Amino acid sequence: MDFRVDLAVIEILPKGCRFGLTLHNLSDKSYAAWRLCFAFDRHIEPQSLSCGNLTQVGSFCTLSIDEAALYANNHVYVEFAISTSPFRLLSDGIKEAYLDTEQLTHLPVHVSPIVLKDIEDHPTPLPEVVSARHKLIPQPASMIFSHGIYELTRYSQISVEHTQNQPAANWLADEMQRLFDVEIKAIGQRDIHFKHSPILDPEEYKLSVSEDGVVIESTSQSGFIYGAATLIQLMDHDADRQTLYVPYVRIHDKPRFGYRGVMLDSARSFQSLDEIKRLINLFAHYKINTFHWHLTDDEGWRVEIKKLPELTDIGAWRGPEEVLEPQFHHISQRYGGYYRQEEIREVIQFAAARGIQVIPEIDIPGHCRAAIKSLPELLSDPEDHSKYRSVQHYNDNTLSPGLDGTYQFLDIVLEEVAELFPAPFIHIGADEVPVGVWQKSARCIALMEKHGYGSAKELQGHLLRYAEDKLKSLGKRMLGWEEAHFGHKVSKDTVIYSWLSEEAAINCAKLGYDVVLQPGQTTYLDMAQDHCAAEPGVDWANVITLEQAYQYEPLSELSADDPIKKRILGMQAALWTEIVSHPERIDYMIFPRLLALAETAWSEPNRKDYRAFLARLKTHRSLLDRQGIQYRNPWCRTREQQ
Ligand code: TNX
Repeated sequence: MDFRVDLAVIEILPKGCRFGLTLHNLSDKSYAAWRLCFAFDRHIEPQSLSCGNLTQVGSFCTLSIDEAALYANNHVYVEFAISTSPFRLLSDGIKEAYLDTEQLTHLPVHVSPIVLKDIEDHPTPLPEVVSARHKLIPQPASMIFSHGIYELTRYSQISVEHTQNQPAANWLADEMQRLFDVEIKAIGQRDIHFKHSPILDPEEYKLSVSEDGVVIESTSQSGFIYGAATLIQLMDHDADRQTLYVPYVRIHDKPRFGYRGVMLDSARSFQSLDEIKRLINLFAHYKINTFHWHLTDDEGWRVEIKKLPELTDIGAWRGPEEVLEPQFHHISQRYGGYYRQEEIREVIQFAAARGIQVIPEIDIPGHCRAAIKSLPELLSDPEDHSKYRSVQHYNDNTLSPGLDGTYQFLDIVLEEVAELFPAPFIHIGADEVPVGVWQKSARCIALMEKHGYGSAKELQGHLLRYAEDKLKSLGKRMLGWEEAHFGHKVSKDTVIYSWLSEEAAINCAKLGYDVVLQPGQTTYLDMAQDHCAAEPGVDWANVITLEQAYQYEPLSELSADDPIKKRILGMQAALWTEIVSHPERIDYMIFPRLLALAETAWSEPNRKDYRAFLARLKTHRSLLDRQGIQYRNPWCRTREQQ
C-alpha cells in the first residue's frame, strides 16, 4: 500500500490523552492537496490540533493541512487530544482510513496498530476445572441422572400429542439434522414424545429419559422448546455409528425470570437476514425468550416504512458519496442495508417457532440522525440554532418536539411498526438525548411556555408521552431506556430498561416502573473480555470477563424478599455493534459470555456456581465447535489476538 497512518499516544493527560498522527507517503508521487479520512470513536478536541483542519461527524474524521504537501517518500505529522478516558485497548485506535487527493479518491491507507503508552496485559486467571460429565447450560432447577443411556438413530421417531407441540418437534428434528446429521422422522413411534401437561406453568417443562425413551412434558410451545434445547445438549454423538446417546435422567425445570433477552444493534453494523436467523436460533438453545432488535440509530435506519421510503432509500446507507457519512468500518464504500417488511415477518415467525418474541426498537428522540437526514423537510428545523454534541459526537441527531413533522413521522412509523410486530411491546429508546438540545428553538421555547415546562427533560417527556399514548391506541405497551422517565411525563405502564447502573434500576422500580435489567457494567457484550490491550471491544462501562458476566447477581444489594424485586421482569444482554462489523466478531463477543448471562437469567441463584459452570462450559465447547462458532475460548489464549 502506498500510504500508512501511525497513531501513538504521546501523553496521558489528567483527563484524556494526546496523540501524534503520522501519515506516510510511501510512493514516488507527491500530492500538493490531500485529505485523510479516518474512523475514530472519540471526540477530538478541535482546539488541540497542532496544525491543519479537522472535521468530525460521529466517528468520521477528515484531516487536511493546507500548508503541508504530502511529498513522495515523506510524511506529515500532526498532534491532537481527546478529553475522555485514556486508551487501554488497541481497538480504540483508528479503525480505517483512506486518502483523497486532487486527482484520486478513496486511496487505501494501511492503519498500523495504535502505540499505547502502557500495554496492559493482565489476563484474569481461569480456575482449574475438570470437564463436566454433561454440558447443560443453563443449569436446570432439578436434575437426577440414573444408570443407562438411550440410543437415538436415523430410525428413531418423534411423536406429538397435540398439534400445538409440532413446532417444537420440528425444531428438534431440524437441529438434530443440522448439528449431528441425524435425520429423524417427525411422526410415529415414541422415541421422543412431546406430551401435553396442563398442570405445568407456561415456561415449565419436564424431561425424562429412560429405557422407554424420551418424554418432554409442557403446556406451552416455549416449554417444549426448552425441553428440546435441554435434550440436544444432553446428546453425545457417535459419528461412526450415526447414533446419539442420551443418559437416563429426570429433569424438572423452569426459569427464574420471565424476561430473558438479547438486544442486537443492527443499526451501527448491518447483519444479513441469515445472520439474524442464525443468532436467534442459537439464542433458543440457551432459553432466551426475547430478541430486542435495535433497528434505528444515528448511523442507519434498518426497517422498511412503506409510507416513508426515504428512511431506507437514504437512511439505510452510509458512504463517501451518501447523505450519511461513513462511520466505524467499510468507510471507503457504500455500506448498509435494511430489512423489508416481509423479511421482518419471516424473522418474527422464525423466532416464534423457537419460543422467542421479537421486540423492535425505534430510538427517539436522540439517536435519530439517519431519520432526520432522510426526511429533512419533515424533521429538521432550520430555525433551531441550539448547539449540542451527542455522546457519539453528532450535533444534528435529535427530533424536535416543536415540529409538527415530528408527530407526523411518529404516527406513521409507530403505526407501521405496531402492525408489523405482533409483540405487545415497542421500545422507543429515549437514551442519551444531548444536553443543549432545543434551547435555541423558538418553536420549542413556545411549546415549553404553553405547557409551563421548566426544562428540556420535560419537553422530552412531552414527546415520549405522545409516543406512549399513540402506542396505547395501537394496543402496545411502551418500553424505553432508563431516560424514558425523565421529565416525569410517561405513565407507570412504561417498562424501563436500566443500562447505566443497578442503582437506576432500583430507583425506577421504587418509582413504580417495571424494569428490565441491562446494566452496562456486566451485560454489555461490546465490552472487552479481559484486561489485555489486544482484546477487541470497548471499556467505557467496564472490562467484562467471563467470570464477571457469570457472577452478576441482579439487585444483589437488596434482600431476597424485598418487594421491589417483584418489579424486575428480567434481564438482558446487549450487543452494540460500533466495532462489531462481521459475524466472526459477533461470535467472539457473544460466546461464551452470553451463556454465563443466560444461566443467571434462567437458573435460581442457589443453582449457580462459577467453577461448575466452567466445568460444563469446557464440555460444551464441543457443541460450539460443531457449529463453527468463533467463540472466545477461555482455555486457548491465542484466540485473543484475533
Ligand atoms: C450506550 S446503552 C448506548 C449505545 C452505544 C453503547 C456502546 C444505550 C442505551 N446507549 O448507543 O452503542 O453505549 O457501548
